[in-house]
Amino acid sequence: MRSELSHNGENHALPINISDHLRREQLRHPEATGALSSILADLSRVAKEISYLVNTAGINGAYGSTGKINVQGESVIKLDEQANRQFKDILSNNPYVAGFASEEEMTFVPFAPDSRSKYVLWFDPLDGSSNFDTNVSIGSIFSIYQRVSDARGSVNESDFLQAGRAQVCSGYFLYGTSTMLVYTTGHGVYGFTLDPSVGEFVLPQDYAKIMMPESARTYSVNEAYRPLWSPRMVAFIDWLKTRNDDPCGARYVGSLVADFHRNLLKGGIFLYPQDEKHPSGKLRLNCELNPLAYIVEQAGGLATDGENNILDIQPSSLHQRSPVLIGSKNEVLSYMG
Ligand code: P6P
Repeated sequence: MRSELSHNGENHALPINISDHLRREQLRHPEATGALSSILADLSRVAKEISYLVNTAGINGAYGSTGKINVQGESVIKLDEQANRQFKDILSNNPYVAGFASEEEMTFVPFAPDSRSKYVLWFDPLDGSSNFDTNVSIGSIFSIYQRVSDARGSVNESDFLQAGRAQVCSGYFLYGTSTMLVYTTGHGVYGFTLDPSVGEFVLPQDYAKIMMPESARTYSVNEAYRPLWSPRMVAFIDWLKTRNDDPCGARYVGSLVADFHRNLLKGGIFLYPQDEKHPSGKLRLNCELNPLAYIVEQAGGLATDGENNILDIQPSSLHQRSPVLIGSKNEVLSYMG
């Protein structure tokens, strides 16, 4: 890593930028072809654009709804569409990407067949966007898989219904007090921060190989649904609040990436259980839970639907939902019993 000489001659290592980091990671893994680095570099380009749109929305009148309802049955705001289009436009020009699926698309989107296109992506282009016009942090979430269909043709649905355990990379961008990229390729979790003065994602030393505290300090759940929960979930949340050793405080932003990121750094557990109103929970297995479950496991945490590890669930439909408890290992294991 390059270093700069400070005024008193001490060496201060400059934070490495994402291009140098990916180059170094590629050198560490001789089998790497550079394809993942290329895709991550393109995803970072999209995030810079979305970060700009998020941070200037109030000035440019980008708030507001399109009046459309997406496949999830949710109102689509202008920025949902812009973010989805940004991902589509940039990734369709990446030779290593054979197609993608998105929370905002009814079905998967194949790109023109190319012998180099070995990967497919899932993403939630803008999660938490209902909070966007009140200046609450929101995020983009992504997963990268190797395609499993015949490489000589277009992708098919099987490429987008792989268990989360098959991911080769996952991450999220958090558009908050700063714009961050947190990702893993199975060799630890890295947290980059966008330096707006140079337009580069850089890696501060203490965000390399992030490890989640094994015990939760806070729990994140929408307690308005308590009357709808199972007795097991009611008892568990009450235990978290009243246990003798280190009872949890409550933190719930209502924006998944913001809640997840705080828990990743400070220790915590996020829950969106099934209930009478959400029989399969609310959050989407493929574009939200699998990418975060891969990160949490790489950081020493766990993710479950209450019975199974999220990463071991075999998806049966593109937009299926799943109940989720995700975060510090000790509390997730306590729920599992
Ligand atoms: P509720 C945002 O709409 C979202 O998809 C997640 O970002 C967030 O964690 C969850 O829904 C909040 O849902 O039902 O508590 O408003």
